[in-house]
Order: sequence, then structure tokens, then C-alpha cells
Amino acid sequence: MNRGFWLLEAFDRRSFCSALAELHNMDYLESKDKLLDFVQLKPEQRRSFNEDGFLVVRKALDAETVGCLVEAGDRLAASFVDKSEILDRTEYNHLDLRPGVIEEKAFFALISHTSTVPLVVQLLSPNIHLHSVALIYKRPESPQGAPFRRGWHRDIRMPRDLGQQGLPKVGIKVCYCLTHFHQPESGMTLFARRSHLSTEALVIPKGQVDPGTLEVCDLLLDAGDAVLFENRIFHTAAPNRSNRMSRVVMYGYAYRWMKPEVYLDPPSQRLREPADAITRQLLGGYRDVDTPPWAMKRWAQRHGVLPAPVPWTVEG
Ligand SMILES: O=C(O)CCC(=O)C(=O)O
Repeated sequence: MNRGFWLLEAFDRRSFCSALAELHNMDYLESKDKLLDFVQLKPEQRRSFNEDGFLVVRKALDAETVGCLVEAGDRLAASFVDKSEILDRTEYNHLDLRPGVIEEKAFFALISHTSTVPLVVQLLSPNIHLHSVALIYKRPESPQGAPFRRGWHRDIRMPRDLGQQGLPKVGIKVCYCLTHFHQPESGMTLFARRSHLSTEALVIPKGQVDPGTLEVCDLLLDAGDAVLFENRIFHTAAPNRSNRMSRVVMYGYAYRWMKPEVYLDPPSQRLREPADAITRQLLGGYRDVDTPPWAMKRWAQRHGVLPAPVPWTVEG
């Protein structure tokens, strides 16, 4: 670690005293550091994410981890899993469970998972935290069911205030598959490829449920695969017309200046205290956005992926 670098940067922004306090904080961080392994984002992965608005990461989780997540997820979702069968009622057959998910050990461990979080840091920056977590189950529905009115949307509701033009990329969701998605219409979220670059509302031809001009991707995936998708891509839930329960869990990461969803705010002290430095950051450990995201910054610098600082002013 280059202490001079950090001290100079701290000097830039604050007094000598707060710079020293930050050095002290770094000593503390080092003592609580977990080794988040580094995974390099490949140039073709960056290109594909930038072009499509999403990226598939195969084998992000091993079978044993998937098994533990399914066991924990089924426990949390027991009342949904055990409901009586009613086909052709998509709302009834769709669970989006958020409160309490990361309180489960198996889901807590995914907050800073090595297979995906390093990629998210390289696609956004180290200045991120956890923004949302959702356990999403879909029960089987009749394969002959009527087309279901979709909920195509962009995440974080930004267009409501900013419109559809010039939207920034501010967050990435990681969708981990906890079941296979080996056939179409088996419950995987649908993505409109490249729609993250669109500057207009999504056009759905009259009488249809999906956009006519963009490619709708119903991805075929294995349990353990992950899909990273950014906030601007239009996506929607769709019914599960297979004969098995569909299960995914989604972790949304966003810049720290984005307010996390309500059940993550304020982050639970009980969860945060014993966690490693990186997980603490992701759980909102630095509440003040002016405080640098030390844990991730150190990690990014160590692995050569710390973005160059953006100056406020330059000499004209
Ligand atoms: O339930 C789904 O498949 C879609 C979830 C979704 O739209 C979201 O997380 O924003």
C-alpha cells in the first residue's frame, strides 16, 4: 500500500488531522481485511456489457453454494413454496422477497462474492455499496397461459425525474441463478438487448407484450451462472411456464451516493460490525459520501484497477 499516495489525496481534501485519522482508519481496515480475490474483467466482457447492457458470467457459484442458497431461500420463502397450486395467476405465482434475505448466512456471503463483485467494481468504480437484494421465485404456470402483461422498466426509477435521454449508468444488478434455465419461458427475467442506450420509452406494439424492434433475450442458463445487468436496460419479469420452481437472487450495487432501498437503510449494525472491511463498505459502512471508500479503494489500487482521480478544476 502506498501511504504517501493516500496521505496526499487526503491532504487535498481535508486538514492534516483528518488525514491522520484516515491513516489510522486504514490500519484498522488492514487488520479487518478479507482477501477478496481479484478477477480481471476481460476486454471482451467489458465490450459485451457496454454493447448489450448485460453480461453472463458462467459458473459464478459452485453446486454446493447453490445448494446452500436454495436451502436457505426455501426456508425464507416457505409460505410461498407451500401455497396451493393456482395456474394462470402470475401475480400469485411470483415472489419478490427483500426484507431479511441478507440476514441468512448463505445470502450474506454473496454480498462480496469473488466471482462477480470484482467485475462490478471494474464496471462502476470502487465507490459502491449494496443497493438492493431480492430473492425471486416463480412457481410453474400453465404452458398454454395467455401472454402476460409485462412490467418492462429501467431500474432505480431515474427516468421518472430525468426523462429517458442522457441517463447515466449508476448501478448493476447481479442475478444469480439458483435453478437451471434450460428452456425458454422458464422464469428468467427478460432483457431487451441494447435498450440501455435507448433515449426513448420502450415501444410495445398494440396488442403485444414485448417490444417489436429490439431483441428480447430469454437467456438459457445453468444454476450457478450469474447475469450482470445495468440500471438502464429495459427488463421485465415473465411467467414461468416450465414444470419446476424458478429461483434467482439479485444483488444490486450502486454508487454510494445512491440511497439504498429501505430495508437496507440503515444497514444493520449487527451484520456490519463483525464483517470484513469490504463487506462493511458494501453494507454502507461509510455513511458520509465525502469519506473515501477506503476498503474498495485499497483493493482496487492493489490490483491496478483504481480509476484515475477526476479533478474538480484544471488549468485553462
Ligand atoms: O422478477 C423478475 O424476473 C424481474 C425482476 C426485476 O425486474 C428487477 O429486479 O428489477
